[in-house]
Amino acid sequence: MKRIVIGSLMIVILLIIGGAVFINSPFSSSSDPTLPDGVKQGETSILEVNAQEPEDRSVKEFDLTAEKTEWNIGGGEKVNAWTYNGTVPGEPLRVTEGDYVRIHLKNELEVPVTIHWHGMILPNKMDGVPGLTQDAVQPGESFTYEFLANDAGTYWYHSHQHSSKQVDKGLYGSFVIEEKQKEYDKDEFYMLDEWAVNQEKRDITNMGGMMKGAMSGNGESDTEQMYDTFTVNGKAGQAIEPLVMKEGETARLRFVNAGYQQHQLVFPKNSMKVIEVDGEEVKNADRTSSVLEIAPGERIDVSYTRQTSEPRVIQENANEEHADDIIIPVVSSRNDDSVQSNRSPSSSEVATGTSFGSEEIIFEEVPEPDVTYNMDLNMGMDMGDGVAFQINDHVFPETPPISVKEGDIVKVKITNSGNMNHPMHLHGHRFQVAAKNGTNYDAPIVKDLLHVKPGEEYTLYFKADNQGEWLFHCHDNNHADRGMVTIVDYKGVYSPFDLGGDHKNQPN
Ligand SMILES: [Cu+2]
Repeated sequence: MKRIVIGSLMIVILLIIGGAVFINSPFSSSSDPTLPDGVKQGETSILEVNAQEPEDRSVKEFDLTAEKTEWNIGGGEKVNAWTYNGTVPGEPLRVTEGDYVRIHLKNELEVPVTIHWHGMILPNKMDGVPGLTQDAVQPGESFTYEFLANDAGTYWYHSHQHSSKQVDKGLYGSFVIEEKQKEYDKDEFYMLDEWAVNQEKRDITNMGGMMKGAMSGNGESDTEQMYDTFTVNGKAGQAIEPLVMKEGETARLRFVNAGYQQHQLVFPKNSMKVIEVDGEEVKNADRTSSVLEIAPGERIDVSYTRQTSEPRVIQENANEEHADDIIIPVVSSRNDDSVQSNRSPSSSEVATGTSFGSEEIIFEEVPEPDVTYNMDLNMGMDMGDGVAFQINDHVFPETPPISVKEGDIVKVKITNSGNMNHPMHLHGHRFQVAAKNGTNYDAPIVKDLLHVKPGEEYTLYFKADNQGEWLFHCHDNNHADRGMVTIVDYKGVYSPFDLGGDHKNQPN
């Protein structure tokens, strides 16, 4: 199969020629794709590494049922959602650092599902990736996830089976590991998402959207045209639950972007400080920002102080389409319905997931790597399958794996030579972002998801200290679905699972 890398002009030409062609994911073909050889080779099964036991820890147990739900999104709009325990987001899970967590998943949907614990450092077999770390949980069946919850912070969970569809349908929820000594009296979780309510979810290769992006340099345009409604905690516009606070009070607000589009939230001036990114505390947490940009899959915690008794709002930046869907009123009591807008912030105050260095870093100095992997992100086309999102000119599972052995220091240079934004997420590890566009950060950033925009180049390092087979993929799952996935493949261990097959394992 011949694949070619294409630029903006080529996209336009190819879409004009091939715009009417229906495109299938690699998983809809009759023969199943196969994992790279290295992933299937090794002495030890991934089921046998890094076992954890509750020992004398307190055990927290939860039941999550994947089920169909008619979900009221607000404004009289109902969507046919798939949920964990009947709500969007699914049941919020909170535990305390040091707990041993056990979650029983029951699948009452007509399709197989899993749960991935996004951001958690856990044993590989608990990572919830079908076809790699487990078989997808079939309709009527159950699976138990268990792991130590050691690192306090903000996490989330979502299905990793055919994610581009299942996370879109609502199979996600919040997961907090609380500190033993809580710093904030008020602690709220906000999950952002996009839905196609008034339209069928359009194919990502929709000619209009793709052309617009290719021509304008807007790295979000392919995803933007797929959705028409934004939500906070499953609700749009006036259905969003207000944040009830007294004047002078400070709250911890945990934001997760469960959607596939970046969002910018605008706060009243001097009221917001970024305190944690991807579960890692940041330096300079005393610096205020007015706008928070959060990438797909990313998690950012802020402290927010209500400075006045006047009603205020936290809302989507007005330059985004559907901005009016995301308005969180800040009020003194639930009956207070006076909402005031505070738009037009200065753009220089935008904080992103890479604006602040991390309090605790992995490497004090830029380390000497044992393994170097150059990861080129681009779009391509193959004549059979249409538009592809590629790593090093290939689509998963043909993408070259990052081959490591335990103890290696791994350097990954990510270059986005395409036209779309790619929030790249690594499972089972945290990495240290050392440089952007060839310049070292004074204060490196420890993360597990990095938003790489067109033309950008980042260098990151991680320690191969968690044996297994781990995904490294774009968290715009519409891109992952079309190939932008690779595997960190530890030598010496193998996955006993397979893509496709009777379990219909579909990890992207
Ligand atoms: Cu992407």
